[in-house]
Amino acid sequence: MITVYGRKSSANVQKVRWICSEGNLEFKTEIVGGKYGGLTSPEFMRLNPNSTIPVLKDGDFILYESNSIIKYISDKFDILKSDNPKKTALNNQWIDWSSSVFGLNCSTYTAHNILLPVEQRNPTLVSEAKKKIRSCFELLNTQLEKTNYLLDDELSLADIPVGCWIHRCVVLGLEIAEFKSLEKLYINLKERNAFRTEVFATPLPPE
Ligand SMILES: N[C@@H](CCC(=O)N[C@@H](CS)C(=O)NCC(=O)O)C(=O)O
Repeated sequence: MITVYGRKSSANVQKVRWICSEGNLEFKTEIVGGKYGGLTSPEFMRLNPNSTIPVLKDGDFILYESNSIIKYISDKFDILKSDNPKKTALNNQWIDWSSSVFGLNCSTYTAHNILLPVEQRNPTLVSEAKKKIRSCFELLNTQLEKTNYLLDDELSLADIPVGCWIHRCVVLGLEIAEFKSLEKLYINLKERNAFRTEVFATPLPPE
């Protein structure tokens, strides 16, 4: 059975837990990171020298970087797998965007709102991140005008990272109600058991 390392409050860990749960794939959990620590122990750094979560262990195969992990799980266990090169490329496009644009700003917003010690929080970075997240909401809203999910009317791999970050924004109080198509995606996601259990029901960092 595979093992997923990481606290359940991490959006990057949630991506991995959600895809497993979406495919009814059983996995073991090793809680590390956040208030649980353990990321700089020699044992953990042998798994991931970057000291970050998530990490996947599948037998003697070790993988870090959440986006690589969800693609591996999708391929190996045939969960939300696409055999169409164009659909695969679009999945990859949204997965990359979700980290390099959307998630980057969500992480800054999270860090400077709730994670960093109060004296290290920077209100300028919070308001810049908020503005950029709003642009991401607009972009997603346009993309979602004609479909229930990001690529079409079915859940795709692309929806996994984007859905985790949308949820993070919502719990941190960012309003999505004016972005009707984006809100429709969030409502669709909340109807899925796997999203409810692995993303919606989880605490905020550093829990
Ligand atoms: N690019 C990496 C980012 C990993 C990352 O920054 N993980 C955060 C949690 S979201 C982490 O390890 N934080 C330290 C901690 O939890 O203590 C990925 O996608 O896996």
